[in-house]
Parts: sequence; C-alpha cells; structure tokens
Amino acid sequence: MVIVGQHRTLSEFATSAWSGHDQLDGLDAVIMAIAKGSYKVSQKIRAATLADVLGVTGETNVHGEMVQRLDAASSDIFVDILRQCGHVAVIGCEEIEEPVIVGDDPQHAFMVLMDPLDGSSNIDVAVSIGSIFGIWRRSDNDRVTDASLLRPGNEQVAAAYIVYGSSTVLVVATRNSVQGFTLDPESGVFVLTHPDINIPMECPYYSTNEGNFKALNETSRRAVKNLRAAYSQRYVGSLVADFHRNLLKGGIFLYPADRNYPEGKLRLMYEANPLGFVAEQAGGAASTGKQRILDILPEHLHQRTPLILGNRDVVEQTASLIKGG
Ligand code: P6P
Repeated sequence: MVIVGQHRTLSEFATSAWSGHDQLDGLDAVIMAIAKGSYKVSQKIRAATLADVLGVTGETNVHGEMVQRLDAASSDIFVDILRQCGHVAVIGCEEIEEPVIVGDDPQHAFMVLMDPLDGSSNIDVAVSIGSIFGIWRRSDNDRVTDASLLRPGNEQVAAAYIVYGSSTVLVVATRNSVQGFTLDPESGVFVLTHPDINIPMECPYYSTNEGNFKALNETSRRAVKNLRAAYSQRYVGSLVADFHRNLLKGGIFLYPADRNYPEGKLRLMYEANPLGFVAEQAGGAASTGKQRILDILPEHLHQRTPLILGNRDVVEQTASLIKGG
C-alpha cells in the first residue's frame, strides 16, 4: 500500500478497487485520466488572473452562453487526456455540440459525459468552481454512434466531480461507495482524505437562488417557503461547490423549473445524472420534482432538467410539495 503522509494515494486505491472487476475493469485508467486532467485545470485556475486567461473567448457554446477561456481550455484538456487513456469510446461535453467519438475497439469500454468547468461565471471573482463526469459502460460490440450516449443515469457505473476550492477535492462514486481524494499541491498527487462518504442524516442547509422566487409556480414557492422555515440558506451559485458542502455537511440543492427555464436550468446528462448518482450512492436522492433523475430516458445530449438534490427525506418532502402534495 502506497502512503503519502498518512494517506493512501488515489493511484493505489484505484488499482485495488477499480481494476479487474468485470464491469469496472479499466475504470482505474479513466479515473486516473480525470485526476490528471483536473490537476492541469487546477493549475490553470490558480494562475488564471496572472496568466491573463480570464474573460471570454468571444464565442458562445451550444446553449448560447459566452464561453469563458478557461471553459474552452478545460474542455480541451479533458478531451485530450480521456482520448489518450485508451479506455474511452466516446465523450459528450457541455462545450461541444456533437459527441467526440474516440474509437470502438473492445478496450474502449467506457462512455464519459462531462461538464469540464461548471460555474464558470465565478471564475473572474475567485469563487469555487468544478468539473463533473458521468461514466457509463459501452454496450459490448455495439458500434459507437451519437445515440450511444443517450442512456439513463441509472445505467452509470461511476461518477466523479472535482471542486476547485480552498483545496482541490476529487470525489468518485461507484455502486459500492463514495470516496473523496484531496490534491497535495506540492506533489500533484491525490490522496484519500474522505473514505466512504455518506450524506449526514441531519439537513442544516438549503441551496437555491432566492432571486428566482418570483419566477416560480405556486407549488415550487410553497416548497421553498418550507425550506426557508426549516434550514439555513447557503448558495454559492456554483453547483459543484453547493453540492459538495451539502454532501459532507447535509443539505438540499434546489433548482426547479421556472418562467425563465421551463425545462429547468441544469443539464441532465453531465450535471444532474452524475451528481444524482453520487448523491444516491451516499444515501441521498435526486429528483426533478416529478421523478427520479436517474430514471429519465434522455432525448438529446444537452437537455435540461429541474433538479432537487441531497438528503433523501428532504428531497422526497420537497418533491411532494412541488407535485402539489
Ligand atoms: P443561477 C453555473 O452557471 C450553473 O450552471 C451551476 O453551477 C449553478 O448551480 C447555477 O448555474 C447557478 O444558476 O441562475 O443561480 O446563477
């Protein structure tokens, strides 16, 4: 067992937990690629102001949003490193309209959907942002096409996110557990710091943009009022940062459909599905307010969804109120 300080390294954990186990065989290589890419992204973020990589590229992405330079750079970093890892058949990315098809040799066993840099509006003000990954296993022997990626979240074999905050933390969920690894900036090595994460039973926080209250329908307003009465508000405006705090401390994140986003604002395939998978593996839940996020049959790569995410009992109570219960 390899120890850095008093911690197991990600590499050692990955080899022992995520290689050679049928459905997961090769997952260690994919997770190590994500970790390596996040180290590069973390360095760019930490040096962004000095390296003059803040601001926008002048382009807009598939959603008509201004592309931040770091969004584009992060997308390039992760696409390149996932291509090279030799175990990924196809990549879906928030910043890229069409799927990136890598190859369909037998060893290209996984499909990765990612938001390479979420919360980019916070980049210029040095607030925590993140990267999100959903990992599906490719159907054996099927040729890889654009449609290959459109699989429900309940077929994910793993999910991961990185929060670039006061420290850089990688959280990886499989069907067995949720593990947290912190980047040692000196060595560039991720070490196990949060073994076997389970969302706490108590729920001290709710995270929602109260500025949207006036745009909510009546049942969603009732749900928000219920949360206000019971919990303290914490809202960073960066999904990964809000979710990570709620995962470790307990809490609920809520971005319902509203007049501005009738389908919801957040993306199903590379935000709601991966974080919903992490939440469920940690004992929490993820709902649209009408159904389990992971049961949605996707229709297109960049579709949006309402999202209620966190402590299972509070998610279920909030969904019931939104449904009009
Ligand atoms: P609002 C960031 O742009 C993001 O996609 C998520 O990270 C975040 O939770 C949400 O949008 C914030 O949206 O409307 O509250 O600014």
